Amino acid sequence: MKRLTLTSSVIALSLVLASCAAPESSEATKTDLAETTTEAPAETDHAAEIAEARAFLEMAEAKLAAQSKIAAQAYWNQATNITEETNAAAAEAGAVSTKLAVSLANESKKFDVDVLPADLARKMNILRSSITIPAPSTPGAAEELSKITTNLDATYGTGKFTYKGEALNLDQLSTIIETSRDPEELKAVWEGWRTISPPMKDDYARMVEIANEGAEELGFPSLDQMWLSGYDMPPEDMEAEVERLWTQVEPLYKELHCYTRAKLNEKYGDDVQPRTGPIRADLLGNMWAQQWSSIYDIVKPADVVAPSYDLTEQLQEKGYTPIKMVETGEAFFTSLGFDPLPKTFWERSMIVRPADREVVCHASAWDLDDEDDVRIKMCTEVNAEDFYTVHHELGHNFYQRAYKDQDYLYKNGAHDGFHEAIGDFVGLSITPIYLQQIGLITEDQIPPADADTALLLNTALDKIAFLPFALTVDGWRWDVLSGKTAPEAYNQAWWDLRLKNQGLVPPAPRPADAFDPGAKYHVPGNTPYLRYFLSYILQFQFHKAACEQAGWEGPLHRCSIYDNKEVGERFNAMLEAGASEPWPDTLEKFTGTRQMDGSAIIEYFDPLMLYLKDQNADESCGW
Ligand code: X8Z
Ligand code: ZN
Repeated sequence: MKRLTLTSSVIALSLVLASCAAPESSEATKTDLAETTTEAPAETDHAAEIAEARAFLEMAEAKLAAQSKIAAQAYWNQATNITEETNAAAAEAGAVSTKLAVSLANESKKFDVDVLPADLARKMNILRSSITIPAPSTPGAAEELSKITTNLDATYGTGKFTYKGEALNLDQLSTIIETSRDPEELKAVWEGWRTISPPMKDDYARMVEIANEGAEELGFPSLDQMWLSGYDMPPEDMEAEVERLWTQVEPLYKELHCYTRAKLNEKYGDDVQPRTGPIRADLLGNMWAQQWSSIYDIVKPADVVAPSYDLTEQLQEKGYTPIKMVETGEAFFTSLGFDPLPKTFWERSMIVRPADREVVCHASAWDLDDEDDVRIKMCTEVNAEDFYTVHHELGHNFYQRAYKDQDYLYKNGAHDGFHEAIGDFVGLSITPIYLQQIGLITEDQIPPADADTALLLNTALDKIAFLPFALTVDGWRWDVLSGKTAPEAYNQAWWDLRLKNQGLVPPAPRPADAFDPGAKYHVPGNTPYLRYFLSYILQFQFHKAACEQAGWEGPLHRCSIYDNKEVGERFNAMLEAGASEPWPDTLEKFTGTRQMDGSAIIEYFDPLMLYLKDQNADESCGW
């Protein structure tokens, strides 16, 4: 059941630049929207202004929808074939999109949202703050910004490091990090991948400067505040929410860290991995130490029953191809009652890495026309990790199709964490029983109940280890975007957070010119990362609620909603709403609660927590 790391992403073909996941209208800022919606003013008092606002929004939505289709095609062409020409075309389309979005956002300021009905006020707020990397209206700024962001993306996408005489791409280097158990080799490859990013640093700093001017022009103190304002609450409340959620899960991470460190120490010895203090980041089986299940073989419990199958082996033995993996993911969604993917999905998606050209391999899901032209772009390999990634990406596509009849500005997730959570929520139903139902394992391979600890540990290595990583990426970015971290301090600030949140250190001191955040896709790709933190909390909430709806009474980790049409119907209702209402309303309809809450993830891993505490009894945990 080894699940390797996810090395992928989803592109938002929004008004602006490519960003992971959300499709058409990109991130929506809905600051103070809850207030706006509850106290909608009487329409008659401001009839003329309301009519004008309505007409303006109709015009804006039509223009954005048209431009989004043009830009989406240019981004797709670039991501699936990186050349000077496609880079230039994508940069040009990006500049046009940004200029349009900025001018509409500025124009929208003439309307007073307080006098508008809730629906129009919501759309105005979305329009004003839905640009991930805004440019100011100064001549040339959007063009300069767009060139920088396209180049950053291309630099990452084409990054290579020559190891043992061979120029290796990220997939190849990642495979070494996942499978090698030689600390010298791990260190060399880990450091090697990070040689792609120092050339990005100056451009990145310039981009921050321009985008902050853009954010200020739109009325935000800085871009971090703009990013944090997409959650139907003031940015400072959202930051407090994140802190609250992390406090719920942190004790489990600390136990996992402690247990993993002891196992690494046993494997590699004190010189490589001391028994106390932080963990060496290159030993965790993932290029960024964001998900750790690739080192399951090192950390697996000696004293509990092991799972009786390895998903990667099963997929390979049963002759699965990348296409068959995608078909299997699709079949899960159709088992819930969703329509099959359109024919064009199969004709137009990029499912494997093409041999003849450079592409952005980080996985992504696309919606090119706001209707039916959904696609994925992945360099799929037949292994457990990509089996999960396929479900992740299809979650984006099924969400996009579910809300396709919403107005343009509502064609988005309830918030970006919802968008990221949909496919992963489905992935939580990939249980041994489900695998048996679809013929991937036989009945006698279903692990007995006493193998649960091992299965849970494998899942926790991905799901729990990930949370402080996600906090690190955007914690770093918020400080950079707010100006708290100056370019000279970029790398130091990164490692300060890596240590504080994750308890990690690099294998050796970093060179003076290092720009390690740039070696993680979402930084040069400008994809906000808080979404994944929220997704990892929400997907367990969804899972728990769905299992309750299904009448499941056993432990959460053994529940699968496969083939459950009733759950599917309620799930679809959540997806269809898109971004048309404040997210707590959408969450409540599916889960019965209006708050994001870490108690479901804690409940899911409860038996593991007991095991880890017991195992760690004699360790001195923390770092
Ligand atoms: O980028 C992704 C997805 C596409 S939105 C494959 N993920 C993050 C990552 O790879 O860093 C999914 C998990 C976190
Ligand atoms: Zn995603």
